[in-house]
Amino acid sequence: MIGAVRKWIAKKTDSGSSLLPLYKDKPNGPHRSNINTHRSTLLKMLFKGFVCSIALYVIFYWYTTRNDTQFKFKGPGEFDGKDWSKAQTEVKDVMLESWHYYEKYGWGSDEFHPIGEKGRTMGKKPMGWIIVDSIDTLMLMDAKEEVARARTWIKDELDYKFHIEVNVFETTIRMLGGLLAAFSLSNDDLYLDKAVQLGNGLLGGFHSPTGLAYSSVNLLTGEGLRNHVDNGASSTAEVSTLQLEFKYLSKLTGETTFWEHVEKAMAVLDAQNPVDGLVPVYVRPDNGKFQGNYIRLGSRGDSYYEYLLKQYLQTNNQEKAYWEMYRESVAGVKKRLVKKSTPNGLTFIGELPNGLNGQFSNKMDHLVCFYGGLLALGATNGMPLEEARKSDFWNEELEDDFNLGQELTYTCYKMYHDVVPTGLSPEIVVFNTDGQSKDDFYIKTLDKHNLQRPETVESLFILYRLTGDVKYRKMGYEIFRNFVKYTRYVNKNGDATYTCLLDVTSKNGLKDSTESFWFAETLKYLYLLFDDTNKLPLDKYVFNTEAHAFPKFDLTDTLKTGWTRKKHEKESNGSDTKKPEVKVDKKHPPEAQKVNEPLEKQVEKLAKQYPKILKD
Ligand code: DMJ
Repeated sequence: MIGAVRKWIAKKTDSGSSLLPLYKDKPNGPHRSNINTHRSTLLKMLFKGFVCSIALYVIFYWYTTRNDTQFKFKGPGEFDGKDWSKAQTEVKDVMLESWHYYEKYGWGSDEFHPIGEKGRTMGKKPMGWIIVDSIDTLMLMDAKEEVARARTWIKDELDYKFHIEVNVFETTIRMLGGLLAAFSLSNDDLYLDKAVQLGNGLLGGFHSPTGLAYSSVNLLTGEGLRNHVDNGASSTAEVSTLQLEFKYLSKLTGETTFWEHVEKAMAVLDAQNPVDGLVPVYVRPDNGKFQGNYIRLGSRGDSYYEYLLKQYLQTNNQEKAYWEMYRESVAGVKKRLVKKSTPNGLTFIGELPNGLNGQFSNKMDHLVCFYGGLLALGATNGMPLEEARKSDFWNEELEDDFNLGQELTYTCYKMYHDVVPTGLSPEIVVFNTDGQSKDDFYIKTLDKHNLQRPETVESLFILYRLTGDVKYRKMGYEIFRNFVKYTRYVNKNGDATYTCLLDVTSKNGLKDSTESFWFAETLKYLYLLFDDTNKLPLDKYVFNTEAHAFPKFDLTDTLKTGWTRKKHEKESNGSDTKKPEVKVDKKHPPEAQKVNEPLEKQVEKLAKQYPKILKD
């Protein structure tokens, strides 16, 4: 009898005929495998069945007597500026409108083109790029039906064991991050099981001689693949923005291998002894050396700085190495990259295209706008500002970080507010510092697009949480309204959605693409900005770079920092410092070793392998 009940319960689980796998020490998960638990589960299920049939009857009654069941977003403007829960509802309405459109015209696709009303998958089968990246936002918004449909899709369609080459970083932050956050919010093993499958598939990407991740990996064969361009180098941000996800996966499963794979990168990068904590934006997985000397907090550099702080926060401030590295980088940013524009003295972060001794560039990507929130978060450790100011750890440096974070975020807001006619930020601006121009920044023709990116509203959310100052909500609401006004698209059937813009300086510049981070990040941060209930508190959760929130946890005997910082001389004049050797694994797959060949040889080989890309 017991056997029969066990079989019956097993059948009801998502993995088919057997019980879900038990992970070695799954401290945060529900405990299974006890038959008594199964008996009470059975009773609970019968009771639930009874409740469900009553609920179904009520729904049926409501459905047949309703006047209008069609979802209609009435547009913003209903919000009276007093009750912020109304602004929050508007964000949810936009999410649902956008989501329903995707469900209708692109369901299951990885890329979505709302104007063409079609989607595309990245490989022969879908990766869940949009669904997995968005499901935790839907959960947070309590969109039950949408979550149920997304869950069914994940259960029935999603499988990461197939022949596909994926970018290690993007797949980690969006897919692994999305699944882990969905698990954290729901405690539903389906998401953790998929995360484990994906995590295992991605591990091959780390099998380089240094342990730094290659740009891509084949999920089926586990073969790591060098970047097809940039001489095979990976972006520095890519190799250093995998740690939160894999470490949390280790925490949930008790499998230390995920942790060990990702933390190697931190030791390798630190061994290069970055001057003033600033790193060039390319690094070579084959020898661990930086490639070129372009330094910026925008594309390819950004989340290196973000994960220094967030790794420290994730493990409840127990890994001091990351705090030290973060502090060094903040000092470097202040010293080398922060400037004021003219005429209005907006604080901005520029770039060093030719390294520390080269000329300063006044260019700033919208991507850099995450940094204001990061500085504020790092200063208070996720506590409200006033509380932090009273704490023992508070000092002038942290006060200065917080102020800089506020100033930068104001600049980012101005990158929206000052743009006519849309009030939406372009992808990149260039600040004026010569005192000649009447505007603080200008936009180059190729940089006029807007991808509905999250970084500014992310910083506004953090600053609101930490200060309680309503001005941050007001700025966010203005940006939200402009998104609604200028990125909304209604098709011939009267269905509406939101899409990217080709040109923020024009009223008619829609671009036929909706990015998954519109759902995963931009709308989530806006929703949280208007939230009065402190959902996902900043002292208990850490958000990955794609806005997927993971609970913080303590180190254990097995999950701990597996490396120590080498004592290295700090030189701040930009001259070459003596760099410690990076450990290169000689036993490594012969394919990976070949990179020590002269550059011309590598280029020649790549030209044969990828003639089109190199020609272009
Ligand atoms: C996201 O995928 C992540 O935030 C990443 O770190 C940077 N860019 C996009 C959003 O702009």
